[in-house]
Amino acid sequence: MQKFRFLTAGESHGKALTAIIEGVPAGFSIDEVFINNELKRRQGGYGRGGRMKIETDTVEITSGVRFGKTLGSPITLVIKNKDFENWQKIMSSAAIDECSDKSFTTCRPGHADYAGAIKYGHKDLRNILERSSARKTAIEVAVGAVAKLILKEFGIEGSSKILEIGGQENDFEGAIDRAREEGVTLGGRFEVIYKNLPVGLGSYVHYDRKLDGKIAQIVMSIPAVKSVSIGDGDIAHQVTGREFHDEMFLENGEIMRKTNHAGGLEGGMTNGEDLIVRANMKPIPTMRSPLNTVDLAAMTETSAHFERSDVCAVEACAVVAENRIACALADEFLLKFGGDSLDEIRHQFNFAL
Ligand code: EPS
Repeated sequence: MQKFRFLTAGESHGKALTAIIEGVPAGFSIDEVFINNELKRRQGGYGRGGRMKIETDTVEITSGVRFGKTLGSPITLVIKNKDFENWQKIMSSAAIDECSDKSFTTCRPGHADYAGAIKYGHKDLRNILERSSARKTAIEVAVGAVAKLILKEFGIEGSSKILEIGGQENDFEGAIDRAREEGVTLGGRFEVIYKNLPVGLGSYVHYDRKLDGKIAQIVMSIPAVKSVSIGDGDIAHQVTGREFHDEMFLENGEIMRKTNHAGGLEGGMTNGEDLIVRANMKPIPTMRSPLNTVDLAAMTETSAHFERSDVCAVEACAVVAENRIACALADEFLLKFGGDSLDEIRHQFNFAL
């Protein structure tokens, strides 16, 4: 069961990234400046590579919005890849233009190269790199920004922050500079928080309706994320039930909690506390000082492929997670309070309060 759903398309150095979003009711304000600001946030952070100097990601809305308001019809978003200009021959869709510049056969351990080549039968690993690249997270953030605009109408706001980079809690920039000098990369840990969520988004009645499960899937699907936890899930195995669970009390007739170890989710549903999601991102596998690997064409041992990449993209990853989680929350919100227009949803929402 899904209300807010989308598909994306596009290669890292292709012409453009595209998304079609289905299920956004009529009457929501769509602010392009807000979407572009989310895209700018994703492009930022210390440790990003050369590509971010080329691109100024901006969205073009080609359907579903008129005079700044959603129509209820599918919304199409497009982000042009400026770098395509330099890759026209390499990324041409025409059969007559076959070009092997930038082809490679030495897979990067940790990347999709090896399994992708075996799975799809590609000889040129460029065919895998282009879509497995984290470049596609740009259009995912644009979709998430639309979801955020839906949530904003009801006072629901998200944010994210870095908790650790390369094992460092404070001197991130120093650690990134040292990694750059060594030709290696760094991962890290980040947190996403959503505030003002109503009680009861998600459900306990079936495994695929549990919101914690949906969020885990979404965050794990972001390139390079290797683990996700909700609230203090990471330490849940070390403490007693008395220490872990969040006791309830009354204040002026309102149900309150002193703690939020559950991270805002109990039984796969929002419980009215802040939603807290934490995740660990591995170091990006593309490194100037490459790992040992195998050349899949020659079947010889060699060094992994290197091309322009980021030394660290944890800040970008946090923004991606924040926006991707917004999609799950908007979906659940529309499922619970849904209607065909903002007015209908507002009516349902106020009725439920
Ligand atoms: C990215 C664009 C990519 C990479 C990076 C993220 O652009 P390019 O390959 O042209 O440098 O900078 O992707 C990866 C690190 C990866 O492993 O895929 C972006 O827009 O975020």
